[in-house]
Amino acid sequence: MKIKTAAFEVSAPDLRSCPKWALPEFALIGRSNVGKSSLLNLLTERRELAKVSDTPGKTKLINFFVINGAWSLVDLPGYGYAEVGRQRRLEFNEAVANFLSGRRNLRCVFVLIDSRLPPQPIDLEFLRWLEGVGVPFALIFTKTDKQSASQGQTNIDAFIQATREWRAERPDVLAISSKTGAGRTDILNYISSVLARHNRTSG
Ligand SMILES: Nc1nc2c(ncn2[C@@H]2O[C@H](COP(=O)(O)OP(=O)(O)OP(=O)(O)O)[C@@H](O)[C@H]2O)c(=O)[nH]1
Ligand SMILES: [Mg+2]
Repeated sequence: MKIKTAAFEVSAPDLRSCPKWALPEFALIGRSNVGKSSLLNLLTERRELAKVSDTPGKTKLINFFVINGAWSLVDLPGYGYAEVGRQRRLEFNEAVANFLSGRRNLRCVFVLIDSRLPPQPIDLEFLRWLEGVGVPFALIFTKTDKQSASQGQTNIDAFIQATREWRAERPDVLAISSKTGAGRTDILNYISSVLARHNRTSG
């Protein structure tokens, strides 16, 4: 797929304010700083379409971008932990939860995971929550340029293994370096295949 046009549409503070269109949507979510906005810029080949920062929590709203006038990429705020008493609990904003569970034209959620780390409880917890919502998702392991391919693969394998605790089927897995661009074509092909499937079933 060639990206011919990519344009920012709107930032929504909640589900009600999201655009009322029928465009198929692909959302990017993951821990703060995992590389969601960088990936959006890489996919669209627009360096500054989404704001990238070393400060976690840069993205605070639900940000919609229209690609080729035909589908939408949605950059979501990252999730984190909140301290609740002596416990740490998965925390992401209500708007994001409502969006992920209630948005009808959401075709796929890309869950971004840092390929440098062994499986993190927070990512596994989020994934388990998402699975309960029933929306299709795929995993994208980020920052693959930051360590050897074999170290990255070890972390990816360990993560998939950890999901087997509650999930029989192997999740769809992609990998990306937003620095070198390695993996970009695979992700665009994946999006194309989801769009093609949708066009067949909705026609
Ligand atoms: N080397 C390398 N650095 C990356 C990659 N992806 C992102 N980064 C860096 O990681 C930092 C965070 O990237 P962002 O794209 O802003 O992350 P985010 O997930 O959108 O963060 P929030 O919006 O705060 O949740 C920035 O300094 C990026 O330059 C990558 O693939 N390789
Ligand atoms: Mg961001």
